[in-house]
Amino acid sequence: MSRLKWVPLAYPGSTKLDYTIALSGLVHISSARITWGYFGTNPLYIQSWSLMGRNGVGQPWVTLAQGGFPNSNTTGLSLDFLATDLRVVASASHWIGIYDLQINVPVSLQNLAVSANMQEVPNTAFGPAANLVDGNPSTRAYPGSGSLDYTLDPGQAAYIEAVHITWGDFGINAGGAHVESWRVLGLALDGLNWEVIAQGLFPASAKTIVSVQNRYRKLRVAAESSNWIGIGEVQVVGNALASALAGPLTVRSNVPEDPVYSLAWRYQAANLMDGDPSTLAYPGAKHLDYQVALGTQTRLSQAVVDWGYFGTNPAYIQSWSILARSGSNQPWVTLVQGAFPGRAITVVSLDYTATDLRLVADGTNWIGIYELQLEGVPLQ
Ligand SMILES: [Ca+2]
Ligand SMILES: [Ca+2]
Repeated sequence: MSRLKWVPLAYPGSTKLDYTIALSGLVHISSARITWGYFGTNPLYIQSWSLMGRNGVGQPWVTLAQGGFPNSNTTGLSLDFLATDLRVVASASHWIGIYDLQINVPVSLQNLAVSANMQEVPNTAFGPAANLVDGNPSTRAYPGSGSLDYTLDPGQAAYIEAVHITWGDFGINAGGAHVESWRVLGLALDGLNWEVIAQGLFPASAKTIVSVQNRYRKLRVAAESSNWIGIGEVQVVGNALASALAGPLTVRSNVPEDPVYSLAWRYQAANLMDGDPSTLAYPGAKHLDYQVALGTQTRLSQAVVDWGYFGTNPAYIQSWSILARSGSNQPWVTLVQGAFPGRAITVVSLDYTATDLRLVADGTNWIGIYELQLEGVPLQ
């Protein structure tokens, strides 16, 4: 799960606020939640706001999200940005403040089981497989071989954001024992097929970061050399995926589904949550609005949205949000919102008790969603 960073913000005594927050180095921000308190629910206060980020002092500020009157206590944002600093700007017709800004940072998966897929020399001078994930880059998995191959098992399906491999000297020592080729593989969720996620030759770097952005059941890191080599540490960044909420969940489209381009092509609303990431929910419109009846009050903890190419090709989804309500007579509350996803799968953490949920998106062309997985606990 994500680590929360709490950055308390003060009340500046002004109709404008402009705060800059220095992060601890370059941090990948996957989501943020701004707590406005009553400044966000009373229209006397916040009229407009924006959240910006930059990836170094002297670099330009990039607008990550913006909006008008929030009409909510909190605004949740799905982001994908490497930042050293964040900045929140807002303006109002009265004095305003912000209660809190939380950011979620993808963190290392814990409790990874690691095993060697080759013979390890039983000698204390060598480093066992466990050294790969002991959190210490100076302790090596060093099998006494020029060929190494380790499996890392999170124990369940996981969304893998990235794999960080610390080679140490074996990544930079071109004149001595060094990695001559390497591969990272992922075991697909079917448990049968290993896919090559990335591969390379001599890293020429003490560390290699492999961007993954996909779901896998297990990972494997392998390397070859004509000399004995090892790996100091492998860090897997991502989110463990709990099992999806069990049904019966009913999904309906609040946008009329086109009789030809949606229904006749079997792109009906039920495909949104049929558990199959190959079946598409596609209303035949630039706007989609799918509503899920959870059947009972449910404490929602996470959503996994499978956009497919609608999330990676900028010709499609431009903005999206997840809304929820805690009863049919209760107002819809925006839990999280985002711009162009820039990725095929978005994972967002939620913290809300709801009876119904909506996934809304807008595009410049007709758009669809392959799958929505919700995680949470029914309360009744
Ligand atoms: Ca280690
Ligand atoms: Ca589906």
